[in-house]
Amino acid sequence: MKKSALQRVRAEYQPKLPFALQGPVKVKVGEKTQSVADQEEIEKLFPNTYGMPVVEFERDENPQRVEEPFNVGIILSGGQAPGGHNVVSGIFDGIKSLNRESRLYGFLMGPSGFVDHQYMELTAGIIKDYRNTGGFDIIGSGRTKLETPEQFDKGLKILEELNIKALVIIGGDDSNTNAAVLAEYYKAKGVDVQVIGVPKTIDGDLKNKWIETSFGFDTACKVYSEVIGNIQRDCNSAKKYYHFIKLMGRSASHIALECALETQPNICLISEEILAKRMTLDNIVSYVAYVVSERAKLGWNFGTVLIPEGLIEFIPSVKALIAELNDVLAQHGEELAGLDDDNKLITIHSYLSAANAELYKSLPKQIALQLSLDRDSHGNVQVSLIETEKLISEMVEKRLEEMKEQGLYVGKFATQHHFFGYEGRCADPSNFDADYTYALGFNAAMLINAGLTGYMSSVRNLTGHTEEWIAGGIPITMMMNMERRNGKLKPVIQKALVNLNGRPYLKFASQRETCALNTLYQYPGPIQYFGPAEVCDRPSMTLLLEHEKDVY
Ligand code: FBP
Repeated sequence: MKKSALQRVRAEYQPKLPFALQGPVKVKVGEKTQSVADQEEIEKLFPNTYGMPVVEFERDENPQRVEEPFNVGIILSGGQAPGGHNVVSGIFDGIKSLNRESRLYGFLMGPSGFVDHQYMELTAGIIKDYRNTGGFDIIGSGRTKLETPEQFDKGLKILEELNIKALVIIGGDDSNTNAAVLAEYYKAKGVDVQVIGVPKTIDGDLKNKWIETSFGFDTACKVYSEVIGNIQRDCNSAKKYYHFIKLMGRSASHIALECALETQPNICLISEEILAKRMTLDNIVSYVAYVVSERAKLGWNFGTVLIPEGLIEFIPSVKALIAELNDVLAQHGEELAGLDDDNKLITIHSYLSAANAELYKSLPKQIALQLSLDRDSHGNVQVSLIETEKLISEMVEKRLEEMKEQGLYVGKFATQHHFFGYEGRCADPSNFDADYTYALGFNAAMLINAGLTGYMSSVRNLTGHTEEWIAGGIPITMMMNMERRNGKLKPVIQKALVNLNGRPYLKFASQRETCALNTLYQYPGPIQYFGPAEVCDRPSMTLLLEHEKDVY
């Protein structure tokens, strides 16, 4: 593999480990736990893995044991997130530090590789080329849902064949929920295979008291913030465009919020706020048009608007429309598949209830069609395919024309559209993510050696110095509650949406008006891998604010 100059030098970076993981460890066992909600139901569903204690690792100054070698399998599940390769390197170095004879196997292209027995052994020579790099290409990733006993049994065959003691699932909330179900299944069956989860997703919505952030969020937000900053410089130089920028994050608005804190755009919509205030599409359009018209009075016909990818699902009226569309698509999928775009729209319209039909008709044609695309394997609308940035800007343009006719707006409104998502998911991890992911992987190896199953690798105190990070494990059932999914109540890890009483949101809200009616852009610049720690090692503003730290 040919390497760039940065890749060559970056390969030498040795991620920093918490003090506790820098030598042999012993386990400090905490109190028994319970799930965040619906305790009775979750306990019933997880009789063998419910209530286990939180564990923490401490340095063992007098290690007595000689560790036996053991084999580990890993699965990269779901969307890519910067740092995945360092989780793999961390697990590899962790198991080798315990016994040189231990081996690591990677299942190819996500959970399907586990079910279909597609795998490769990951050796030192292979891993060397992937240290500190972005991407999941070392073994690939996939979105197959691992949830049926047939899949678990098929997977078990290959685990037994390769003498694998533990399976590590690196994924988001759904994948880690499945890791808990798998751990319970093997335990109930009396099978001696452990399952450990690692918290991954750029969306930042797999977090709680014990999992302070999911890996990849930091790097992805830094990449997006760099380009938003560049756009803002351009915008403030040419002074002729409104840039509508959609940012990834399937459901929660953490990415948009973090980027807004980093770059201070004129507008950033926060889906959770829109839901809480029960705002309509019309309310949102009115707000954006108001800011544009006020800026025009100051002579500024330019600006930036950040839009979270998941926005439309949080607008109550659109949410109701999507729910009905899901049913229509499920019931009439075959009929609709054979129709051209115009007839598809007419047919769907005829199946909708009056209120939803009216909203559906008011949407720009392209958006209505995008809302009617096939759902993903989890039954979700594929929000990354819906051009919400165009929806909002087109509707604002219309509104401004009406305002112009009424003499309420004098200005020019020229637009540019952007969607930042895939640009950041495979970036080389920032120092924070490089260290965090390596520690999560190394820590997972220690959890396996401690004989634990149904745990998520947890590294905490992340706004402190790396040496002071706390390493341990959290029972996955502890993070669960019951939620309705595809019409059925299911045990799932509670998703973390933006907390409207939390410091990151409150900080943003406190400066929103000033940023809207002034031009106070910030330019974070590219991720720095070498240089002063305050530039290179700084975690996300979200994390700093959540931990009562100063950010500016
Ligand atoms: P995960 O939840 O699997 O980490 O993926 C998150 C995400 O990046 C979302 O932000 C986005 O909506 C989605 O993946 C896109 O999925 P795909 O890669 O399948 O297009």
